[in-house]
Amino acid sequence: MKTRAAVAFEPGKPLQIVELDLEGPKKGEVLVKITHTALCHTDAFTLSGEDPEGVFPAVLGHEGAGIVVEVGEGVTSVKPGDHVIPLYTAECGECLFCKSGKTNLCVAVRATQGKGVMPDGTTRFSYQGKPVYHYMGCSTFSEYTVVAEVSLAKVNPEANPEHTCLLGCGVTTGIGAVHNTARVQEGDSVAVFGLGAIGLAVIQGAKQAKAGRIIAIDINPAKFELARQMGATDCVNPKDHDKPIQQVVIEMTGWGVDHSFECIGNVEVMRAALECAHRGWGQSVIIGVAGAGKEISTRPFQLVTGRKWMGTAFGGVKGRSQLPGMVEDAMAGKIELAPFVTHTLPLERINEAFELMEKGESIRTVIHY
Ligand code: NAD
Ligand code: AHE
Ligand code: ZN
Repeated sequence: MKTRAAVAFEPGKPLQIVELDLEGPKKGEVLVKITHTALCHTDAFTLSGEDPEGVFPAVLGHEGAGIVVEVGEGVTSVKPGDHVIPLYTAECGECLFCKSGKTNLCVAVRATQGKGVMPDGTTRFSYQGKPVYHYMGCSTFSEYTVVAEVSLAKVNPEANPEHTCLLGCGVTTGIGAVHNTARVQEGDSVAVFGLGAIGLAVIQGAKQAKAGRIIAIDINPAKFELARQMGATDCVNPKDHDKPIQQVVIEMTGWGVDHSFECIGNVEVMRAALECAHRGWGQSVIIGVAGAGKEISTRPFQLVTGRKWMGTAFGGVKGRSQLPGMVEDAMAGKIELAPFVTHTLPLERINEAFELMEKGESIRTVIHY
């Protein structure tokens, strides 16, 4: 069949809207009509050419919602008409990682996913007879996409996909990082570095956990209003201070915060986030994705004196078993999604959505087909 898609033909170049050829789903695969997709900073990161796993040409996009159109051989957990959210962190329930009960990092399709191909090593997308690669197992910048069955969460069909697509990445990651990775407790102090969708979702999660002080940090003060609305108690612009931001946070709190979260992808800020964690027990969660060749560093003394450095992928959430419940929470108003959607645009204008993100003018732009 044919599908309308925004294709990244080359790193650093705008996406091109073209009609691709799409093969039907093979064994264990599902054809999904994407109704809505948002852009996450990770899409911009891969498009920039900084992603060691970036392959081109590719159909990017991993924060989407859609409806099952056709299932391949052996698929039993979804059927045509089901409403689904594609997952970049699959959940097979059978691999060492799924069975461990310790992590959401399923490996069922991860190796081939990282190479931009389906589990059989080939692509379903092609353009003028040449393969076009998949992305993060989702490729939601195409009206129709093929994904592995283990990469689909079946969700309530009554949910609003213009909002629930955000649970495909950003909001789930931020909220999950608070509850599953850091395990923030009532009264704990929190510092959030970077107030895009991920940082704002961390703030929302911290509020749910009844955190005490929630310090929101960004170099773009336009982000502070929404941060306060989500529950931030203090907003700090590092540019307003002539000392390192970790020192500012330590002076604000006495000994530092119980939990800090880096939601930018900047290795210098990752260091600052670790170093503003409380002596003896403070922990810092890396969420941001840093470019090829970047490394983190700090004085080992920071860890010797009791700080913990951690990281999280998709907020530690197991997509097939836990995402349906998060969709219910959103429908019940326990997770607020609407404030994240600052813009909506048709697929044809997706490059404007990337510009809005780069200029810091949007939180999430939702693309509709
Ligand atoms: P975004 O671009 O919308 O937000 C980033 C924010 O950081 C912006 O508000 C920007 O002004 C701010 N910022 C930039 N430099 C700063 C600095 N030096 N100090 C303070 N603030 C600064 O991005 P997003 O979509 O919210 O994603 C954030 C990061 O999380 C990205 O690196 C993305 O790739 C990553 N991410 C990781 C996961 C995961 O599972 N680990 C999931 C989703 C996104
Ligand atoms: N491809 C990059 C790594 C990118 C990365 O860390 N991705 C996050 C999700 S970002 C979503 O917006 C993640 O889940 N990582 C774990 C995984 O299995 O990909 C690189 O450096 O190679
Ligand atoms: Zn993402």
